[in-house]
Amino acid sequence: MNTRRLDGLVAATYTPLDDVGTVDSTIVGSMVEHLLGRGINGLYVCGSTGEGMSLTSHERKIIAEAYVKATAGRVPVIVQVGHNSLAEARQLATHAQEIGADMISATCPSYFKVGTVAGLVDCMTEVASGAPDLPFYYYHIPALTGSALDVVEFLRQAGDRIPNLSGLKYTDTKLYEFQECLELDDGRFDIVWGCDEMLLGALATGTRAAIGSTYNIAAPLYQQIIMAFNDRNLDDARRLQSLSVKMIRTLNHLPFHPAMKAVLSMQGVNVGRCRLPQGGLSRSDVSKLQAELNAIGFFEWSNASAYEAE
Ligand code: MN9
Repeated sequence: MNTRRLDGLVAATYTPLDDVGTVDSTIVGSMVEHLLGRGINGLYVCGSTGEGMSLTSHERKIIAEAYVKATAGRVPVIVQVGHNSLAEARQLATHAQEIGADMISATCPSYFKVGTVAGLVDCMTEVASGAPDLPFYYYHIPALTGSALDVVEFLRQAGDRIPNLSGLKYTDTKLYEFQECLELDDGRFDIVWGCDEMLLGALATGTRAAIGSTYNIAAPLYQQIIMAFNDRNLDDARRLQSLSVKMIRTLNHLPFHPAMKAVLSMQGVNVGRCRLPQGGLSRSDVSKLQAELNAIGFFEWSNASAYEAE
């Protein structure tokens, strides 16, 4: 198994859909070039952002394959395989390994809640065993799965049971818990931050990598945050993070992922609308979003050329 760790900004990628809502893998190539051209260091496919839970398993496989192929080994590709059916999740894991993905990740089942850490370890053991050669990241996102279990305890128990356990995608806001995970067993696990609006806090806590949706549309802004933090220029780092908070607040005036997909289209990558239950934006909402983003200067500071003069 490769023991590679994630580093820098990993984009939680979108799943392109055409006008009638069919998965359109022909757009994946331009999506990958858009992201790699902006310095993205990894791709997380079919997660919350990629609407993995709204796709059929067949569609998930098509999208995973398209991203692995278009990326061609330039950055790691992590395929999210979580499913309410653990057997289906395990098959998706096996598929990810077969197509040459670099890593897998999975949410826990969420219709019937996972009630204990031991139960969570059992579930993730089953999924991870489908791809024994790939590093496995448990995707902790309690706001969506409804399972707010103790992840430090999960790592302790799962570390002995899941041979390919690599770490976590930590999508919560508890920096103290994130820190405990990072420090467990002298940094044995790769713990990756998942809340874009708190990247600076996570950097201060010691993160080396972050997976998120808004890195798709504003990677240069976040790279500037990382650079300012590394230079210990905290005034700049806070000013830039505050732009990200403002951007996310603006996006949240509308359904978030449909709004994000609309912004990607404004930036020249037409990824279409979201599947139901999220759906798409009306034309008037798209115009309103564009005007609001314009008003906060988003189209300047989300662009790499905004920083070239500095
Ligand atoms: O997992 C994303 N979470 C969801 C990552 O999509 C639920 C985040 O990147 C958020 O979209 C982002 C904005 O709130 O932090």
